[in-house]
Amino acid sequence: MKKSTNHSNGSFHPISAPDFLPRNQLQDLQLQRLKAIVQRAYDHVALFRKRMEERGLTPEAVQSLDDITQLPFAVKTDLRDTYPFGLFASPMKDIVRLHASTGTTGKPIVVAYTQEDVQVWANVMMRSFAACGLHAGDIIHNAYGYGLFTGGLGAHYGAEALGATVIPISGGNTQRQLTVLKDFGATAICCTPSYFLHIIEQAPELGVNIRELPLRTGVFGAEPWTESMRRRIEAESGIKAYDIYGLSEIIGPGVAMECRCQAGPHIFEDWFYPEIIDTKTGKPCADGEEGELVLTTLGKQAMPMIRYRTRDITALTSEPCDCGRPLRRIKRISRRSDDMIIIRGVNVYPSQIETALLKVEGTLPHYQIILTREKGLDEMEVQVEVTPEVFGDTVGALEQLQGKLCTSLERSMGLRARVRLVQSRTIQRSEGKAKRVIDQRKM
Ligand code: DLL
Repeated sequence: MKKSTNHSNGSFHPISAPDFLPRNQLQDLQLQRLKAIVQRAYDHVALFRKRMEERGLTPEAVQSLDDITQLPFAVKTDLRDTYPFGLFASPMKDIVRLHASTGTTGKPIVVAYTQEDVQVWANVMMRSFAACGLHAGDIIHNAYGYGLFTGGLGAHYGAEALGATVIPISGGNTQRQLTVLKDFGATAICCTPSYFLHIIEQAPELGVNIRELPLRTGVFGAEPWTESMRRRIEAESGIKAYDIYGLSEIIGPGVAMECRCQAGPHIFEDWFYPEIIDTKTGKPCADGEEGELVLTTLGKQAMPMIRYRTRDITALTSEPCDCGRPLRRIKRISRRSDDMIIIRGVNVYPSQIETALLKVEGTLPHYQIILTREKGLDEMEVQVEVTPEVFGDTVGALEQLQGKLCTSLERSMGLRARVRLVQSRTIQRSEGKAKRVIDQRKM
């Protein structure tokens, strides 16, 4: 990897200063903030206080960062069980914003922000943009959805704080996205990686050549995507694709963001304290070891989250990054503990399938996994689009490709799946988070 240290090559920007705080100073700050937030949650959030009391703990239990491991975990059902406002630590008069996430089942979850929280959020989003090389003068086309989803407004406030020009286009209406991209000359785009693929796919029809636009940076997140997907996006569009991570419960986008080294998102540890735990035992994992990401908000006033189990599976690394940021990085989040598909007893993740499919030439990065149950047995069909050239090929050539895909899938999953090659644009496109799995098995 090239040695272009943002910090030392003269291009360092004051906006990114907190990213470069030496670790000892960072840890002092974290401890000070951790103590304050634990106290706040204890004083104002009944569920947290109850759990602390059950363990015989008071906020004084936290005297060092390691003491965090004594504190109780929080989980998604806590938000559902206390719906809508049960976890708020601020009175409604101090809350300036609510967002909500619908999830796939049941009640939505609601999250809240004070004015100060909104500022912290804008700060981490601004630093996210700066980390991938954006600055005042950039034109940011923001195609994350505006509304209850945190993506749109989160990126919006960050872009404004950076001093960039923000185009608040939100998601959807792909034709209009392309016209605006062309006419307004955006230099960066924010949306889900799957939606960007859809945009570039539509471009030629509208006479837009993405490569000829000033667009050079993509800030992609809100759904799992793989390295193979990044390579496809970059090759097809000529832009640099960066991974941004976040979740509503913690703040929204801007919990972690890749720098220009594209070596995994750096966590903004001055505001979010990360741990990795073994999903089964809840015990801490060592540096570099995969497990569930647990996050503590170090400053969130309206809705503090202490040791929130994200269900996102990743590993933390303290290995130095070439950008010079001492902030630890997470490995690209390729799966969630709850998106695991169990097929005839074998555990499979959609991202495994994505990697196996995109390895094979002739495929397009659009696929869907259909699960059915036939005569009591689970069946998996993987539908994948292929290029028009391949689709027009001889039956023999198509069968050969199908065979290659079956082998690639079987190697990666240890399981046979049916592969169906479909014409390009057959699989439904998403304007937000892509739906990869359709489970038709009757439970
Ligand atoms: O998706 C926040 C966000 C908006 C992040 C825009 C990035 C960009 P939720 O709707 O609450 O919030 O969904 C959060 O999405 O727990 C992950 O499972 C997944 N996720 C988010 N970013 C990534 C990413 C927003 N970069 C859930 N890679 C999280 C993989 C991601 N998964």
